[in-house]
Amino acid sequence: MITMQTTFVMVKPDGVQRGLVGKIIDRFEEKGLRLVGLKQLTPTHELAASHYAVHSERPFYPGLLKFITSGPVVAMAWSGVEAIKVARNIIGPTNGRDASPGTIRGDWAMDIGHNIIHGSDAEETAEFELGLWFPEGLVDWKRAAEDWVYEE
Ligand code: D4T
Repeated sequence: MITMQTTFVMVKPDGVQRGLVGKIIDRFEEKGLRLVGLKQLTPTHELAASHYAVHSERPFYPGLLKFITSGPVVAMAWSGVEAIKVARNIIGPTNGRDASPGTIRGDWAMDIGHNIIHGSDAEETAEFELGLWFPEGLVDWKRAAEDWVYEE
C-alpha cells in the first residue's frame, strides 16, 4: 500500500559543526523526498528533554541532553511515500561504525553518541516530533519532480 508520510529529521550539533548540513540535505533531496520544514536553532533543555523523554532512564541520557543542547541543530521535515523508512535507510544504524558506506552515518560517523543525525522511527514518533519541533506547522507544496520520482 502506498503511504504518504512526513518524517522529522535533525542534523545534530556534530553534523552542523562538521559542515555537513548541505551534503545531508542533498541526500534527502536527491532521493526524491520533499522538504516541507527547515530551520536552525539551539535546542533548549526543555525541548531536548521532551524529544528524548523515552530515554530518560537510560545511562546515556544526561550526556545526550548536554550534547543536543550544546549548539545549533538543523531541524527538517521531509515528505514522501514511506518517508519514515526511506529516511532511516538514508541515515543508517545508530552506531556509525556499524553503518554501511553510502548511508549518512556510514560515511561520516564513528560513534554512537556523535552520530550526526536523527530520524523518526515510527508514525507516532514522527507525529509527536513534528508537533514538538514545528509547532508553527509545515509548508504545503507539491514538488513538480514527483511526477518523475513516482510512477503514479
Ligand atoms: P536517534 O533517535 O538520534 O535518531 O537515534 P536512533 O533512533 O538511531 O537511536 P536511539 O533512539 O536508540 O538513540 C537515541 C540517541 O541516543 C544516543 N545514544 C544511544 C547514545 O549516546 N548512547 C547509546 O548507548 C545509545 C543506544 C544516540 C542516539
